[in-house]
Amino acid sequence: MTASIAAEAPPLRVERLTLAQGLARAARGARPFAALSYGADGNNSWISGVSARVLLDSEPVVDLWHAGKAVQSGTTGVVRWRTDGHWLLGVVDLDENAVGEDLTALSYRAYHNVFEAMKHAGCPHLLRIWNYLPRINADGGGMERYRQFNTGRQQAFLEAGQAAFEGAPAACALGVHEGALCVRFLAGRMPPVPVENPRQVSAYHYPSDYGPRSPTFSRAALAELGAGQVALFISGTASIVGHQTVHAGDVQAQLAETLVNLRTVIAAANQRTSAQFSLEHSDAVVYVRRPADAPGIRQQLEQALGKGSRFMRQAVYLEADICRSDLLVEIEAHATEAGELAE
Ligand code: 3EB
Repeated sequence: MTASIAAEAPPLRVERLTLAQGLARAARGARPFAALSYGADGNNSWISGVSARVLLDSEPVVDLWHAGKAVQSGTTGVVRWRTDGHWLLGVVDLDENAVGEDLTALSYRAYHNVFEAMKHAGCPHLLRIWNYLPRINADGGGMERYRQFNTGRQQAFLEAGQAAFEGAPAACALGVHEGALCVRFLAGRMPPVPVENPRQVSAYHYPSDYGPRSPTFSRAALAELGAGQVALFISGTASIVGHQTVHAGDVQAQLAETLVNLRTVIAAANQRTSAQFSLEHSDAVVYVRRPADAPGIRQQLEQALGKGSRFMRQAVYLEADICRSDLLVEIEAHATEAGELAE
């Protein structure tokens, strides 16, 4: 039988608002458990922003996370965290220049501290991670910076006894033009159900052509949130088939392939739960390498998903670099639906 989250655990809920709406609500006294914003670098004790430019006329958005009322906050090394004892949301913002370590060492340190914070909070299972790296495709002294990041990240997972292969959390890793190394994470008391994409080689099994240590993430992760809700966290998804980039240089074909990948991983997830997810009914972030591609990307998404879909109403478009320099677009999403995990 699949273990369920403890009956007394407060349910976790997530809601996406414009950043202005989210701030207004918090100003009226209803401070959420935590908040992750996209497209504005407002940072304080409960909100963490990514400093990437919002494209088109879309507004910065915020995902408000609601959990138990009794929130404890603290820091562990470079991690700032908030927990209600059942759920843990934490943030690392590391200025590389101030620290003077290479990105391999910094990434290792960030994740080492993440796992210490999780231990402290009694939330040993990672569900979802968001990574933002300054200059992700630049050379880091003989090795691409994304590859340095992968090296430090995997090392920290292995040392902590965390699932670095099957069972790894959902994740994304994007490049920002400037700012700090930013890692945000959601952890809980129960392990997620990892989901892979049958069209793609699992990223944790990528061959060494992509770097000495493979990326540490699952294509998607399912988790029970309590109150009869299941969450699907879909990792950053791009135009990769097998382990190879397809349609280099052709943004339209890359987006079409990305949509097939998204639908395929959602179908795989739906086999593991009574909750039924769809791309149309999800909250997405669309990362675009070249700002001039954004209008065409939105139009193509509208054709595929319908103008009135939740996806189209809620999506935010950000200028970002993708972890392979030949990828032009990447999409991540999450959704919650009523149901339970399959046995
Ligand atoms: C890919 O499929 C595209 O390193 O955490 C997507 C999601 C990607 C997460 C990560 C990287 C990561 O390989 C890149």
